[in-house]
Amino acid sequence: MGFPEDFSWGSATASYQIEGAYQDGGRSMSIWDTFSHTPGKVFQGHTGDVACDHYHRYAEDIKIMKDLGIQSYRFSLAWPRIIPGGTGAREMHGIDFYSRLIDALLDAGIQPTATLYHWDLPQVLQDKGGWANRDIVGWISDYATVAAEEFGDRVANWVTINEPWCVTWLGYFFGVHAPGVKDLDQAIASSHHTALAHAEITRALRAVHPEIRSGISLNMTSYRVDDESNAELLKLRDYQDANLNRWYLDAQIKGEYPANLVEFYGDKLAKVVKPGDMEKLVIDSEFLGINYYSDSFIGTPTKEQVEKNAGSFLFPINSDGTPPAPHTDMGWPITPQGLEDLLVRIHKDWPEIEDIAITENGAAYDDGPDENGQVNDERRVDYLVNHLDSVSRAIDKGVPVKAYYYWSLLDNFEWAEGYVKRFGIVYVNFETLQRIPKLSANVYSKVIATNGSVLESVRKS
Ligand code: IFM
Repeated sequence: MGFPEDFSWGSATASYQIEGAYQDGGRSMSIWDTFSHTPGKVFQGHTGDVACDHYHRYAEDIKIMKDLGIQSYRFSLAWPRIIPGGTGAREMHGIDFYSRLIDALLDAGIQPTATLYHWDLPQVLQDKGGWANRDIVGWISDYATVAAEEFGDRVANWVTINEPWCVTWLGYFFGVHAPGVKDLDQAIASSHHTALAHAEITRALRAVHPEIRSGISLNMTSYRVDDESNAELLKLRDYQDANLNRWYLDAQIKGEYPANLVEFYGDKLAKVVKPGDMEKLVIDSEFLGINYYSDSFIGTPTKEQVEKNAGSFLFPINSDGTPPAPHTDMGWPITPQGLEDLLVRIHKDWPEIEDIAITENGAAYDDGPDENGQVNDERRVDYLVNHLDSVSRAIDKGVPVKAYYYWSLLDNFEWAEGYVKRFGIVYVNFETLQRIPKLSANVYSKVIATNGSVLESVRKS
């Protein structure tokens, strides 16, 4: 019962959110540099220019992880550091940075897990259409080849793309993330290109190092509707579920997209899917990464909301149902049971998946140091403990969860929300860049040291 002996305990970050040093080592501009430097796009004009300055302080961050006993570290590679032109020449300064990071992790006994793409697309490629341009499948496969050649001898586990749903819908439809596009045609094209890219990246990695293990990280949720007897709400739930939960999994496992969306997208999808594409989508990834934060609640959208959302009921973002209190600083309800339900559902609907990693799970709370300099983030401790309980119950039900990465190691640049939403188990003072492990870091450290068995006593105390 509980966590298997070889369970892997990790923490996660992403390049643009922590590295800073945005002009160092020949790095080119990414879409997030452009977006964050554009007035009105990010909370109070925050940017990733300095972030946690991890680029210069990575040794300190590794030491913190080592002291906590963290076994695996999921970080992302910044494409604009490695190939500043997007395609073509490698930048050895950027490659050296990640080589040093990987070597230092291995020296500290921490397994590196590299995410190839966590949203910082080179701006030069956005200038050619970014994810809406089919050529991106080739661009990112070439980048994967370079990454595998440079780091594949030391990095066993790779995440191909982080949260392609966010890349697509937040970036190309709602426009609240870089590149800030609001266009349904481009979003549908990106939906297909991200799915195709996952499969082609996997093939590119394997061509260099056949032993590499890779998978995609999907943000997924358990949907709850206010009224289970309301057929319209159930239909709405099915569209949202197809769009968020099923699109990428049905593609990679069955070589198909959900029928309701295929019908709804119609010609817009048909014109971007080329002959042979559906076969190419199928890939036997070694693991699936799940990023889980909260359940989603669906209530009846008003007429205005439906009209505002491209005339469809597919994206009623304002049609919130009745979420339970309390919630985190992101406004996301705290629903640990939803993680167990989601994992059980994945195991039932896609039994082919034999290895699941929770590649992100965490909560934003703004606790800072007290008069003794300690950060007592008890709400995060509760969140962590309750979600780990949920994972453990899913494992007891036979779901093959093999790893957990807390999001995030450090307080960091939370995209359009800037620095005020703090997800870290390590506090970062953004004036001095001082790091302070929070109470949650110490609790997580004990969880790791006991392979989860301490959870029982933490919950009682
Ligand atoms: O900070 C993000 C991360 O980059 C992607 N997944 C969700 C996190 C919290 O919003």
